Amino acid sequence: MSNKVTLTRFIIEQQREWPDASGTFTLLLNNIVTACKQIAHKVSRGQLIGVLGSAGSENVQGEVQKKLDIITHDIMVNQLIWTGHLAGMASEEIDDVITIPAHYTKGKYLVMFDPLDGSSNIDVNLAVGTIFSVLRCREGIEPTLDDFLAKGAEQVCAGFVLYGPSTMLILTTGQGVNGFTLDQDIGEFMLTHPNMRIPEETGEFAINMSNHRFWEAPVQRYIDECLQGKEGVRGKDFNMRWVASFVADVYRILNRGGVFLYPLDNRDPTKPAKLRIMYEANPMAFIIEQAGGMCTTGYERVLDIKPSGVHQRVPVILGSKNEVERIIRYHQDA
Ligand code: AFP
Repeated sequence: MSNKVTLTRFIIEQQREWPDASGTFTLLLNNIVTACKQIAHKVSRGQLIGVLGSAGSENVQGEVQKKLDIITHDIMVNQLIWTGHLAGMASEEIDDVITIPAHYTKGKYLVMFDPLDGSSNIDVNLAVGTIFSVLRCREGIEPTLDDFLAKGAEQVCAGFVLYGPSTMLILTTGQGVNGFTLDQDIGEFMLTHPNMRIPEETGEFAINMSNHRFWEAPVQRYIDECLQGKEGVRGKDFNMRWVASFVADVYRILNRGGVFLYPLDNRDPTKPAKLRIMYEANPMAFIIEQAGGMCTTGYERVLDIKPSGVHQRVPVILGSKNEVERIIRYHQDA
């Protein structure tokens, strides 16, 4: 018989270390996980149940929505809205924050989520994921926009579920990072990757090279030096990977190190960066730092930014400590 620890047991044992804990957070996490298991099921059934392809609409970011963007958003909302644990929610897919209807009890947490990250990959059967972030909120109140716009450093929990060959949950509550694999036979996430640590040294980078001409000089310098390989100033060859699914690129870095860059660029002055702070950058920055890595815009720590809106975008440079420190130095030199 397997003696692996289930996610439920892991969370309850963590909760026991906080004698004042009410158990609400454990229940909330359970609801998030149930939603993700439902999403995993839909994603794995794909065209058998007709969920692939475009929905024919655009989201608040002006991006074409996939059918699964809408389906997964609805699953998250329906699994969380009634629970009594939340004061409100925000989703990458809709403009305004989501309030809890008066007939449900209001709780003390806020949840932000990207229900299907990397959704442009879904029709070609590549890995996608759900990213979530939890903030504490004043209890029993109607949250204001300012309650949502907390610095990433104030998150109490962040995680993502990667729907790949295996379905994996990566989780931090500020005490390191742990990875769980969904055992499809029993419907439980099992602890398979305890205490994940990112190697400080790496020879691998991830960036969308087609944007090279739009980047700022420090990022061009860093990538150009990597490309020069053994013959250049770095004196070693680098490898490149780009899945174009943030969840998959971050998961690779958590496992074997590397650096990921979606930097500032001058393609479109209205969108100087691509990734969204509340749904993508903050949760991943929390996870990466808890695993011993770093996350910066090039100029400042992502977790120290006070967001100005729930759909704000920020440059993201994250991964192995030594490489991220080098990229920060290049920004300072410039
Ligand atoms: P989608 O969810 O719209 O597919 O965007 C995914 C994403 O935000 C992130 O997961 C990737 O790292 C990044 O975009 C890929 O961007 P490019 O399309 O520029 O490669």
